[in-house]
Amino acid sequence: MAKSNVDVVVVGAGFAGMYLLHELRQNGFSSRVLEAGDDVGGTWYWNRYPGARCDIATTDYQYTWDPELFEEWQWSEKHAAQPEILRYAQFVAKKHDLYSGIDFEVRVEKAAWDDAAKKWSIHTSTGETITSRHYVMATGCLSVPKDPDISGTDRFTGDVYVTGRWPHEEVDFTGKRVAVIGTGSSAIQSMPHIAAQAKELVVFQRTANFSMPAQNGPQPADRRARLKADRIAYQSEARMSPTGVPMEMATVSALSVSREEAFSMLEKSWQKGELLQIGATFSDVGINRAANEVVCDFMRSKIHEVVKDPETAETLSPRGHAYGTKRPCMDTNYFEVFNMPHVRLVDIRKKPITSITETGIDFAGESQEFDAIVYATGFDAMTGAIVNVDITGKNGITLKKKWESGPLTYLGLTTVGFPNFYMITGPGSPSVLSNMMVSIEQHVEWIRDALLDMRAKGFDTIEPMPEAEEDWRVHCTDCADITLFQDTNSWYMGANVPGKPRVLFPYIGGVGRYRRICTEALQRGFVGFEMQGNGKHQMNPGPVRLMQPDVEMMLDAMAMLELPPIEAMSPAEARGFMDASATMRAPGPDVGEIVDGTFPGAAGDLEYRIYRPASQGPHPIVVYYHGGGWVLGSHTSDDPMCRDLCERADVMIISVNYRHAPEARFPAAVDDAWEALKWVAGNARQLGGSADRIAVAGWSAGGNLAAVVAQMARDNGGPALCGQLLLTPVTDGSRQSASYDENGEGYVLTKNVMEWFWNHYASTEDRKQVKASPLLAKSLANLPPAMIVTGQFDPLRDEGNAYARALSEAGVQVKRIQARGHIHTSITMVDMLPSGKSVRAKMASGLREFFVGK
Ligand code: NA7
Repeated sequence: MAKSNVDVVVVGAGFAGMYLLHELRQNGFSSRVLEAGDDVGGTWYWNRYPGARCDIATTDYQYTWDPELFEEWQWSEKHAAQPEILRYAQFVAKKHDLYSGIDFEVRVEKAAWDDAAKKWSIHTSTGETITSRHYVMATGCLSVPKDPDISGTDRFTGDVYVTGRWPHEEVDFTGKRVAVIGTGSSAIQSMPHIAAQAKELVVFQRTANFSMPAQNGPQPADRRARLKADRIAYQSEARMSPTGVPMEMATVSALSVSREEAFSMLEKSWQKGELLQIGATFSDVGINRAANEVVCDFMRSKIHEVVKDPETAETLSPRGHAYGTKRPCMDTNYFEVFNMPHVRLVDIRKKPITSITETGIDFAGESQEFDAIVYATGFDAMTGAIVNVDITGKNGITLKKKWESGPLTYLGLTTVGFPNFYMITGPGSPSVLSNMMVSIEQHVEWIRDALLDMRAKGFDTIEPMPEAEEDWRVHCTDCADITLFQDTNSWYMGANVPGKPRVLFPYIGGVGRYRRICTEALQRGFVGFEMQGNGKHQMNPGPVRLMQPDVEMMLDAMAMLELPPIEAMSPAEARGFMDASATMRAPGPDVGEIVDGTFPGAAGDLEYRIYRPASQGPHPIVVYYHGGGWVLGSHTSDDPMCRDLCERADVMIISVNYRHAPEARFPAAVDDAWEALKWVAGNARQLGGSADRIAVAGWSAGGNLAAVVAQMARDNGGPALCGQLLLTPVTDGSRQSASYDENGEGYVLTKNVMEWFWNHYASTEDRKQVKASPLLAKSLANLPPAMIVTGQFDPLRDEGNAYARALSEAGVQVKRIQARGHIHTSITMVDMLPSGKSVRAKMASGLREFFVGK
């Protein structure tokens, strides 16, 4: 007799529920697993349509938690078909006696949190009420078929099939007139089978899809060999990879090679017949529309090669959405179907379906009779299965209500107001943008570890904190913002279900990064969670380390290169290294004109570079001081960012050089910076700028100089400045703030590098001078308006913020931008790190504002 009071109730007996059951048992937690179907398998139980296959190779789509399975189970193909995957699930369930822990043909109808008892109360379709301390939805991301949303669907008297609810018995279309509605993965996989039998097949396509041949066959030899040689290493690579499948990461932009070369590289990827390979051919397919278009062109050329009728080929060619922003498909002879004489393609954007009738389908003035209609119209993805159950958390709030404007989760695993409630591969987790097996195992293990930790520490409840949930929402949005997903109507964006909120449901930051964040949350003592039990109450607001995904990717790539530390180099070597790195960066946007020249510095001529906008002048002038710790860099070393600011703000940027340490120590750079400002102000008109509209700007050490000369201008009665833009500035060399400890390692500008800079630039005594540490000024009153940008993971963050605070307290108008997830250098990396774009856009609008009304 199954217990009606258990530690954990799990809903769903797919791969997630099965593994969780195993782990709960292994660790002595009592559980009930409730499954609506009459067998295990989840997705692979329900999706039995002909041709259903996994798009991830079997080398990668299998459990890793039971190593014996690698010997006991041999996959017959590279991409396993549904019956084989279902057999695998059954095999594992039998081997581990999982069937005995699962209640089949039981649906959860209602679940409510009882805050007094600190338990869930779960009502099932059999009339039973089960109470449990914890409640886990392992219901899968694509398990609730969406309503086809076409008028008259219930009128049709012929056979009706839904791909996601395919009958268990074989369906024979021989001699039948069949309509298939939809051209997503399910349609693409099933179509060749249906076409082979049907007398007549009409395919109703709303959006053409990208698909590539699966090239099915034996397991890929290279993957198989790597797995055999070192299974653990292969699996770790999968777990830390962006998608959950080990794959070499591209470093080449699709725009950096000729079209011919790009197509030849894509052809190699194509030949591999792996779902994720095409998109991974170049580094910028997911983030740059022009780069993505190269892939789109290639994919479309392939359709035209196969489909004989050019008009049909064109109708089947996706236009208007970026590759990868709708789920790309894998097929076996899909496009070939359209060369068959009894197959017709109807583009319902041109010929809309008006109604399903008793005998067929009416569309655009035509009426066609069918014996069978197949709805391959997709799913209410990610949230459908979760909110379909009436789940009520604290204070009577239902999850459906809470998620009305979009799912809010912390880590895609938990949600505020619903204690002890967990989702496996829920919204806000990599889920459908990853190899599901890898993501499922990670979530199951996280939940297991959380339960074990709670038990060890005597906590009864766990609930995410609202701040953590908000941080996660913002981070997910940050990640989504740099991709092309949001421009496409896809089920990833909830766009396939009328009324569903439009957000990117899965987390796009990558499987490896996500795992690191989740692990960090647990290892640092449940960061972002509130825990209670045994009279104890713990709140750990965190936050977890949430970097911009492109910044983190860059750091990972740099870590792999094992670059020598700057502080171990001589200044000459460091300069050579920086110059060499600069040759590899993206050039930045075109500007109207670039002019190089010299100006009289404090001890001789120095160079400048003018970036002039294309628009009609005279323009406001921004005197710009480059970064480089007063040791490195030049008037051209921040070239891409100067171009970017010039173009965005429509101002003239004059980047001036100054003498560098150790050859010319403090205050040489300040003296030159000051001379530069005076010279520009005195020659503004000749330079083509506006003499009464001058501001200063600088990055890092250059930000320090900009702040210092702004004070000098105030103290010397001019030049009059309209503003100061300080990007991650050095403001106080007399002490190290907390951000040095937090961010002193691993974020390019390290504590050691900063110390190396200071040691070359100024003595300990000199660092206390106002011209080295502008924060130490007696008064900051009457300075020009400031915009101060600090990076969250910058050792200089706190001193930048301290300067902003001090200015503000002194009555100076200050705008502060705290660049979330950024490091000291990332905001300047124009065209390389898309996440910096929005920060630079704000900087540019800050610059414009300096001059408004002037
Ligand atoms: P998908 O990928 O959501 O595909 C559904 C298809 O049905 C897609 O082509 C839709 O066009 C089309 N559709 C949906 N509603 C309609 C209506 N009302 N009229 C016409 N056409 C419609 O679901 P699948 O089952 O194929 O694949 C799901 C996932 O399973 C897949 O991505 C893999 O992860 C495995 P639309 O694109 O919305 O214009």
